[in-house]
Amino acid sequence: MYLVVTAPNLLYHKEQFFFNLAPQKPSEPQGNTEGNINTEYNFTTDSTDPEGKNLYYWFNWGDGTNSGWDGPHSSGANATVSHAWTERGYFSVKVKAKDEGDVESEWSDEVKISISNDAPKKPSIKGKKFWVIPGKEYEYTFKATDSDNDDVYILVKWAGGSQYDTYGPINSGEDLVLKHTFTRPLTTYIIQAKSVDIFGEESDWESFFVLTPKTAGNYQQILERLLDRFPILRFIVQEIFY
Ligand SMILES: [Ca+2]
Ligand SMILES: [Ca+2]
Repeated sequence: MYLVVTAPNLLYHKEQFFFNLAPQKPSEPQGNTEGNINTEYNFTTDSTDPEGKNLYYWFNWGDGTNSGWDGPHSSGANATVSHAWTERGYFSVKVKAKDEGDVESEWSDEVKISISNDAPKKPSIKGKKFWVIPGKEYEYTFKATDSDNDDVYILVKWAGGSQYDTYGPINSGEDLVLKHTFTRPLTTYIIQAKSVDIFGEESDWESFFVLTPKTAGNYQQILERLLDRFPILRFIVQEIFY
């Protein structure tokens, strides 16, 4: 405890001696019990100081970090502080208070929050699918979104197998445009892509079929022109081939 002398003459002002009592143990922090990584969550507590002094609150987030002293807040008033966890796991949140005289309360009871991380969605793949002429370069656009808004890597297999190229990290929802040249005629290539967020959560593989013609002859160009002119035909062709 902390002794405060407010009177110059102790004999005449005895009644002005007082102890500064510690604030009450703060209420258990109220907030979410589960949440996602890198997302802010509010926690609310309150405490009362016997002398009605203003209060400051210090939250321990259970991940090695704390809020520092937040305040001042009126004695008895709610205090809300937010925090985002940057890793998955179970974390214990507790809070203590101090008054303006730096006298600290005991720690509140602990509450637990479970922080998880959702996997990103399978990447979308867009680009030319039919009559992809061998030896000619085409652009393919990949896009992966992560519900936690985490940055993502995109893994791309151009021709099946186990080999893949890794791109990123890039922003969730950002286009990744890659150029590629297929080489074999009369082949069904399967482009596969998966997204992995920066915390290692993975989507499934997305597949995209690419058909190369026998040669790069004129008839493909004619057919392409026909398909451009009659989009319904392209729709039918895609329905059949996909
Ligand atoms: Ca006090
Ligand atoms: Ca994520």
